[in-house]
Amino acid sequence: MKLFKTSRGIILSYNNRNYTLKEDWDKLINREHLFKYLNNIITNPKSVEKASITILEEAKIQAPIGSQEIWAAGVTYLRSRDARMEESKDSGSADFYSKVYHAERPELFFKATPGRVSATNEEVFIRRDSKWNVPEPELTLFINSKGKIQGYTIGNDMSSRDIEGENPLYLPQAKVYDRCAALGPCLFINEEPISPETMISITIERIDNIVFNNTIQLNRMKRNFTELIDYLFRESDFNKGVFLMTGTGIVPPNDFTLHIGDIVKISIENIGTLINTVAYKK
Ligand code: DO4
Ligand code: MG
Repeated sequence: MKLFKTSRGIILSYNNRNYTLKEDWDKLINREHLFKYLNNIITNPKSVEKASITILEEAKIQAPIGSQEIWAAGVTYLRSRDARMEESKDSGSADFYSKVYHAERPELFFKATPGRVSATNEEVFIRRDSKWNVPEPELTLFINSKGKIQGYTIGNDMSSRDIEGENPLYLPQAKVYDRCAALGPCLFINEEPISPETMISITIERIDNIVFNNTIQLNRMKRNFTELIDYLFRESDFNKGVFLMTGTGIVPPNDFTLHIGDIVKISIENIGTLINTVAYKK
């Protein structure tokens, strides 16, 4: 089932049936046994309002986030390690990426506050002081305050490769700025954990041409969710839960950079498609 945060309220969608939930987003997504709670609503919908089938086309879909922080894991796929080693070779820091790929402690970094995040169909920004920008398509976990995965969404971890490549200490500038991330279109809530066979794919369109596309399976990720969550929750509480982008397995070739007006489409099986247009900050 899918939970959408929209201009018309929270919509629970399942099998072409939609329900409007009059709840507080943060409280709802952080409640324990969320799947069971929502499943109860679907099987016994008397307590909630039925919404029209077209409500999701009529409403403006917002990013499925309230007041949570967004964190990100890095170098969790071989492709990310290799791309980072290439972009940083002149700075002499390529070894760091190889080391973190093999280390017990994963790379985890602070990615964004909710105010810096775009929803589907909104713009994501690239920095004016960067010449080499890419989107990173990442399965994103929603983890509740008790450390349990409650849902999944699609994340775009926008990155400035030249800034990070010049010096790894510039990582926060390469990664964190206005509209540096997109999340959506919904939170996918399932009884079972997401399948390792799940496909993650990306298409980048430029004036009606596809200039890049690629696909990767989730099972190519080197880390497992448990270890990422274990490190993330060490010495930190997340009272409203937290979003965790799990790293990218797709990086375009070195001669590729995003242009203004590019349309980035990221799809993950069972969740949907996150669509954003690339722009500069106004
Ligand atoms: O090491 C820097 C960031 C890595 C990252 O964002 C990724 O692998 O997805
Ligand atoms: Mg990333």
